[in-house]
This record gives sequence, C-alpha cells and structure tokens, in this order.
Amino acid sequence: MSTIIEDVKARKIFNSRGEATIEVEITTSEGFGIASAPSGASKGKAEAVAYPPGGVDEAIKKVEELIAPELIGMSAEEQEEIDSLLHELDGTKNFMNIGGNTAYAVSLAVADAAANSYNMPLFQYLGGYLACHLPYPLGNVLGGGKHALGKVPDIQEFLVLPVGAPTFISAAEANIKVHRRLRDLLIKVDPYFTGGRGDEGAWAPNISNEKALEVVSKACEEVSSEVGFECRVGLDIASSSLWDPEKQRYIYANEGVERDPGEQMEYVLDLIRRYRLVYVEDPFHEDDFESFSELTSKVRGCLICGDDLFVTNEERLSTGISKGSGNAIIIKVNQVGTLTDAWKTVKLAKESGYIPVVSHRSGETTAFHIAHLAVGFGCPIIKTGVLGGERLAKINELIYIEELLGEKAKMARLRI
Ligand code: 2PG
Ligand code: MG
Repeated sequence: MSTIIEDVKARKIFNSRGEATIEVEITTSEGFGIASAPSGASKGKAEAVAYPPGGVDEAIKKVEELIAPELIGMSAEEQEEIDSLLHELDGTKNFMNIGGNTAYAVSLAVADAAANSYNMPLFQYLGGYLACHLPYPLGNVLGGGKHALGKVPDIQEFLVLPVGAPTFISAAEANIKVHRRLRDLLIKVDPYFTGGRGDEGAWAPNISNEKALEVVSKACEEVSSEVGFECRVGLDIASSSLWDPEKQRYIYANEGVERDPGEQMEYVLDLIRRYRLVYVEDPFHEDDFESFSELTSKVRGCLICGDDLFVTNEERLSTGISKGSGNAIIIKVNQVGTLTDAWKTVKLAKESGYIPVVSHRSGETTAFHIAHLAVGFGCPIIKTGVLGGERLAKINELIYIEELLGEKAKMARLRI
C-alpha cells in the first residue's frame, strides 16, 4: 500500500519569535509529509503542555525513540489509531510526557503524508470532494497585550473581518488595505509611532484601547467603500491575560483602569454597540463560562468566541454549549495535540451552531497547513495575521486553493 510509513524524523527549527520548535517529517512508500508546531504567548491554563521537561530536544528524542518505532509499518491513513496511540504513549491527559507540540507535529505530518501519497491536496484528503468553501480571513491589524512591548493597548488584538468579500483573494486584499490605511492614520494620532509591529505583524502604537478602536473603525469604513464590500471590526480581548484572580478584577495596566466582572460586561457591551463589533474573542477570563453566556444572550449579530475558555477541547466546549457560553470557538490544534481531537471539537461545534474559527498562534512557523484545515474541516473563518511571511504563508496557500478549486470555489456561508 502506498501509505505505509517507512520513516519518521524530527528536527529543531525556529518559529517567527525565534523560539525553538519541532518539525516532523514522515516518509511513506509513495510520498512524504511534513509539519511543524506553532506556539502561543497568551496560553490557556487548560491547554496541552507544549513540550516535555527538557524542551524541544527531549521532544525530538521522544519522536525518535518512542513514537517512530511504533509508527513505522502503520498506514498514514490510520489517523485515528495513530492519534490514540500518541495519547497512549503519553499516558497523561494533557500531553505532559511527549508534549502537545510533539503530538501536533506528528499527527499533522501523518495526514500530510497520507494526502501526499495519494497525490491529493491536504484539504481534499481531509474534507473530500465537498470541501470547496473558502474561509473569511480574520486579520489582526493592531495589537498590544502580551504580543507587544511598551505602552500599547491592553487589548491584545484589533481585528478585521471582510464579511462582504465575494472571493478569498479580495478578502485578503481588503485586510491588507486596512492594515496599510491604518499606518497613515496612526502617524496622525501617535506622534511617537515608529511603525513598530507586534508578534503577529499588527501595528503596536502607543495609543489607548478606545483610540485604537476609533482608528481601526475608520480604516475599515474607508476601505469598505473603496472595495465595495463591508469590512467589520473585531477584538481579541484575551481577558485571561488581564484577569487578576486575587483582586477579582481585570487590570488594564497601560490604561490605568481596573474593572470588576460586572464592569467588564458593561464595557464589552458598550464597545460592541458603539463600534458594531462583529467578533469578540475571550471577553472574560478562561473559567468564567457564566459571563460568556450572559454576554451571548445580550448581543445580536456579534460572534462571541472562546479561545482560552475552550482550548479546542471537546469537553470544555460541551460545558460551554450546556450553558450557552459563546457562539464561536477558536480551533488551534496544538491546544489539544492531535488532529482527531481537534476534528471532534469542530464537529461538535458545527452540530451545536458554534462557528469554528481555525487559528494561527502568535509564534508561527512558515507552514501553511492551517489553510488546508480551514477548508478541509469546513470552518467559515480563519484567524491568521495580515502581514509577515509566516502569516502570508497561510493566506497565499488559500489563494492557491481558491484557484485550484476553480469554478467549484465558494466563500463559506457565514451566519452571524
Ligand atoms: C490568541 C493567539 C493568536 P497566542 O490569543 O488568539 O492570535 O495568541 O498564540 O499567543 O495564544
Ligand atoms: Mg485568543
């Protein structure tokens, strides 16, 4: 059979922040696959542990000594079996022994190798003939929080979602235009603006959260009328990074404001209304399912998305569903480790009316696989940056997929 695994290799490479990470290469009798793991700065408490004690070097050893001997001889098509084998070999709930990033790179390289052995694009191998919907790119254009230094906004990400785009390439182009327009606007509002950018290529100016929202909204409005379709504004508040459990308050350090959970609720509601926000990620800290549900019940026409809240975990999503917490979920495969785990969560999300948003991490490699995951898993939104080689690797791959699909290509159905 063409998909029999003949060799498994692991090596150390570097991500966009210059941190060491793992890359895994799998050779089958008629093809090969490769995948590398990204890494987060604002991680959820319930995420899989990225590396075993001993870091990337130890992870490489685990692949070579523990995982490779088991995989060799198996078929790369046995995705579920291989993913449960990874759990077995690890033996913990959150990949403490082999590392979630190790599991991620192996799991994805296996799928990549199977697709390649069949001479098929990964998205088609994962999603079949019906996988022909392109996601809307949710682009980070301005940011602060844990992704930048200095007196930047406390809110981690100010995002653009080109909801009216007729094609993927026009959507990607609109996001780039907003990013570029912002530069011109920021020069006017921040006299010290040097053109500095954060981890994901978003501008990192010395302005308040409110000012940031004003300029991003203005840039979106201007670009919307230029391109002839609507680009809307979203936020990733990444509230777990602001939450002080002792004080039981959200600390907006650069702004010099503290908010208790009630004030945070009022603040977020006010921002959604005033700026017609279309998307708000992690408006409350990672254990506050109740506030997520209260906010979700109070707003219309805005996605309330859980990242640190759900950590791509099926069980945590079930808890959210039962309480009505949010209506969208971030999908970062390395938060749970394997493709099978992530797929189960995506499936549950779709069955329950939650919009799955496939996402990059702040520390990315130049791998483009998440572009294929978005199309293959049928996720209507992909969150990946607007600029920077490691961000454009995903965007450009989607442009290629759109071209490859030809007349079959359609933008995803986005019900907000
Ligand atoms: C987030 C991500 C990506 P990180 O919070 O959504 O934008 O950040 O990878 O640092 O967790
Ligand atoms: Mg987030």
